[in-house]
Amino acid sequence: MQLSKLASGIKRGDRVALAKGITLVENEPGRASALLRGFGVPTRSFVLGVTGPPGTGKSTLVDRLIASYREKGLKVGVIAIDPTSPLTGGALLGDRIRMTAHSVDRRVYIRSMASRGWSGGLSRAAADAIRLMDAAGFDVVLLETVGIGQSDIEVVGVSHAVLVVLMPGLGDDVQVSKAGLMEVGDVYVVNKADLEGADTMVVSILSLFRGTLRSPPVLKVSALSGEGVEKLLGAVEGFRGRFVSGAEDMRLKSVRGMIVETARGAAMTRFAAVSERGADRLAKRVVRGELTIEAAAAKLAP
Ligand SMILES: Nc1nc2c(ncn2[C@@H]2O[C@H](COP(=O)(O)OP(=O)(O)OP(=O)(O)O)[C@@H](O)[C@H]2O)c(=O)[nH]1
Ligand SMILES: [Mg+2]
Repeated sequence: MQLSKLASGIKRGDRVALAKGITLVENEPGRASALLRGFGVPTRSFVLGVTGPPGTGKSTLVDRLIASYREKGLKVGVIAIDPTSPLTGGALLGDRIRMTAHSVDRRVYIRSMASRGWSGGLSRAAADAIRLMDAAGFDVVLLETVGIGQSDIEVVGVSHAVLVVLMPGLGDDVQVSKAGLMEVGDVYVVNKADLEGADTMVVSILSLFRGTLRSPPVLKVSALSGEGVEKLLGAVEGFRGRFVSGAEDMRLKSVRGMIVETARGAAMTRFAAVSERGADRLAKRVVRGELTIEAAAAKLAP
């Protein structure tokens, strides 16, 4: 499809055009950047990152958020980064099943992006997809990603606010602090509060922040029973309210994340091209004793 036609389709909010745009972003970053340039700086969509260890109930909460925003008449987009590791591979089907209630709703758009084979490039693709959703007139974009390690969590760097979803029995604080979840959250959710150990989990999260400059709220929630969900929705609405009234710090944070991910993605693309072109020739020179490995590496990536 012609880029200009695709662009006007996306601006009209056409779902097929949006789907094609996101596929372009995933497969052809070069053409996608030409498309994105035409849309200007994103201003419309409030982007909420939802991250946390596998199985803590992120998708269940996202489902609650979709329902709540649809009640307000807002247009909601969801980007779910599919965990493709064997550990969490079963989640995809679960996500699909839970969100089917919304899948027939024309004002909800749910898209999965696979993390396999992307490494740092996935964050760029997610940032680009958000820009497309912004252009397509979504009021809210929910960005769900499994936060196991730093690179998974990087993805939420483009959000205006981030929920970190935890649950009782995660095994003290190690998972939380090691994965880098401590730094990214604006609100910490201890989900599955209907299970035993929720209070202990709240206490251990609070203790992680003791002595630091941050004291984000820690909310006890049960996405299943609904307990605490109203309060969580209220907290999220607080962030959205600030965003809608033009909070500069939020806009800066998200745009900063987009710049960083776009640069990182471009560097990766460039490096992939460079390494394919130059490495064989450099290896010969190193073996002949003309170059050290360090000098050869510096030629590859100056
Ligand atoms: N008891 C209880 N179970 C819950 C609650 N919320 C979610 N679950 C269950 O926990 C399981 C995982 O929920 P998901 O919403 O798929 O969790 P997730 O964090 O999206 O999972 P991944 O995407 O695989 O990381 C499902 O079986 C849910 O039904 C809750 O509040 N209480
Ligand atoms: Mg999920």
